[in-house]
Amino acid sequence: MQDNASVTLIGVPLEEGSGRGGCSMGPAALRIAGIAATLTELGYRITDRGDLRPAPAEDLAPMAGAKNLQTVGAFCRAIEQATFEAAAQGSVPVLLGGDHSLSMGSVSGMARYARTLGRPLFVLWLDAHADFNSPETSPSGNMHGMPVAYFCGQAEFAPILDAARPLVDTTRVYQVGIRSVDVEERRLIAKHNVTVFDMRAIDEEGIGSIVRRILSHVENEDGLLHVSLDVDFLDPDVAPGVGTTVPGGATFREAHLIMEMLHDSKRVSALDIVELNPFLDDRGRSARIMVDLASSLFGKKILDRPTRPA
Ligand code: HAR
Ligand code: MN
Ligand code: MN
Ligand code: MN
Repeated sequence: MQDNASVTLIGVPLEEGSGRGGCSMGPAALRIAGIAATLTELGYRITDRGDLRPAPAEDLAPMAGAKNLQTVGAFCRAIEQATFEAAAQGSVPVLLGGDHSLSMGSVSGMARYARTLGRPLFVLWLDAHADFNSPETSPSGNMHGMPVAYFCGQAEFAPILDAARPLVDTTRVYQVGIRSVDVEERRLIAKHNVTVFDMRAIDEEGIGSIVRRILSHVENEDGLLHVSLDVDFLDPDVAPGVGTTVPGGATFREAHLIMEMLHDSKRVSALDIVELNPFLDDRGRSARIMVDLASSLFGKKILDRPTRPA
């Protein structure tokens, strides 16, 4: 994003994709943790669209393997539209989740926007999980495990949500921090050439080098970048407020370095903050960390100088 741009907050009190209660309180927790004031202080004009509250989509026939499809589908349609509109107005949409199924909508909205510009959309998926299941492969039926497969165009979704939507080219999807992958997901990720930097890659190569490689691909193709940040990307010791913790996650500094480098790139066009479950959090700690990470993404610096000499 450009400095002094505007940001549109879109609240998504959605938990029906996650198989448990709590994520619907995520938008409130992120607001209480000061997301708007923090970004205002950094010089952004903030529009808060409030929380989306769509009625269930009764035209969607219930489907085995896709729990709460009518609720998730209705949200994703509303999110797609709100995200597209914010971006088309020159603002950076920030989705306050809500479980990760919301990214079916937000990434689709950004894919539509990128198409109007004739530029490619890249997705940076920061998560413990690959979220590459479909209703046929999902072990749980929870749709928060499916968004990447959805916007990459896995065929099983065609009858569920808009079949004519623009997709994201799988070679422009980067997954970072992954450490929990189902058997079928493993096969699909390989088949579709999604680039995965799992925790081992972070340990071996270092997050700075990985982010530089991703950003150089975005820059070479003059792309837009959608960042989708799942709370469980972080180690559970850092951010406990999430329903699907997996040990061995990113550290506080690894996560911040990613955000700082993303800001310097000026390529970020949208941000999802997802899976925050305030019911499981430790006195608001995870909510505050997510706001802190967002502020680094939007330009908060330790010192007022470049991190490295040019
Ligand atoms: N892979 C498992 C499933 O599909 C668990 C998915 C959990 N997903 C998230 N989002 N928490 O990353 O059921
Ligand atoms: Mn996820
Ligand atoms: Mn996850
Ligand atoms: Mn590490």
